[in-house]
Amino acid sequence: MKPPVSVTITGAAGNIGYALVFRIAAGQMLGEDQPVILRLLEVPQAMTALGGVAMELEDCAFPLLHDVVLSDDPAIGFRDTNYAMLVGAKPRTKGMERKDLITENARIFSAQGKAINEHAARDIHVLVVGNPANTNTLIASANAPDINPANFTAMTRLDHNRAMAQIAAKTNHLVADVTRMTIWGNHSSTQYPDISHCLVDGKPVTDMVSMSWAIDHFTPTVQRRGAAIIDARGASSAASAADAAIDHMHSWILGTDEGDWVSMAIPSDGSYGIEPGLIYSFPVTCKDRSYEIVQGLEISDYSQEKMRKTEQELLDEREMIADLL
Ligand code: NAX
Repeated sequence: MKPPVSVTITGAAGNIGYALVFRIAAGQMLGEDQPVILRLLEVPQAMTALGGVAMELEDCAFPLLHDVVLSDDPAIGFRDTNYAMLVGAKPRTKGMERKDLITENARIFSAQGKAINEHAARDIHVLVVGNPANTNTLIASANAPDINPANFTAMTRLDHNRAMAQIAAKTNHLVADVTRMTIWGNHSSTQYPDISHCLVDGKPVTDMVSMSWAIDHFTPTVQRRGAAIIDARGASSAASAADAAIDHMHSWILGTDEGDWVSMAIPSDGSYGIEPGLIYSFPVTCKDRSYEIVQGLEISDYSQEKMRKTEQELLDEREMIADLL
């Protein structure tokens, strides 16, 4: 058995947190040979509920779960931690503008970036789930100057998985047959789900579906899936979001399949002409706990326009929180 590693989850008493912690403790994220210590961070008013989550974790008697630490203090929550999943965030409330959401959350993520810089393991791997995820990541990373910016990522894997499921359903295949899906840009309605390079059973999906279906049906379905789930369930996606967070970390740490790639929002290195430093979703392959952007993909004029639009939204968001960078 390997020595245990620490995984910090913020917002652990929330909806996604509740769908996440048990699966990590069961070994589904880092492997069934990797013991874990869960460090669950919440706000003071959620500590009682968090205590209930901890009781249930205890009652599962997971062999891989070596310890559970509960705290509302970031200095304890991030102490020596190896992995952080930043899920806790302020939700958008009625009448709130996107700008207000961004500035409210900016405060949370700048404080957490500072705490990570001060207390976490130097090679910490960070996934931001809390929205606006890409810009929150930028803020956290900017406030953690001693940690490699490449170790701060945001989640677009839920969009990626949603896109794969739509393609599988449309072509009457299994999701396992779908490879090389790409989500470009922001985790927002400007994201660009791109099927130009996607394969189904090894063959181009562009030979199986029409461009008009892709533009008029597929793209808006993926972009608006979150809203459709809220309409149907009366609550936002939780199990699928937790599943995507597990997939993201699993791919990053344990690697992607040969010949395939996944989508991760990471600091742009200028690839595909995207502004360096923006947290932008790219197709990536992962190996040895790090990722590389898939290079050399042909980009059509249509794709170029969509990639620019979502880049512009991220530039605008960055402008709004410039004082925190
Ligand atoms: P909930 O409101 O159920 O849970 C959030 C939890 O975070 C609460 O328990 C709250 O007390 C805690 N929290 C708030 N501020 C905190 C802080 N400063 N430190 C620690 N904990 C804090 O929301 P939930 O449904 O779990 O969603 C969490 C976040 O994920 C939201 O921002 C949501 O928008 C975002 N999502 C992101 C997705 C993505 O693909 N990137 C998809 C799913 C989800 O919508």
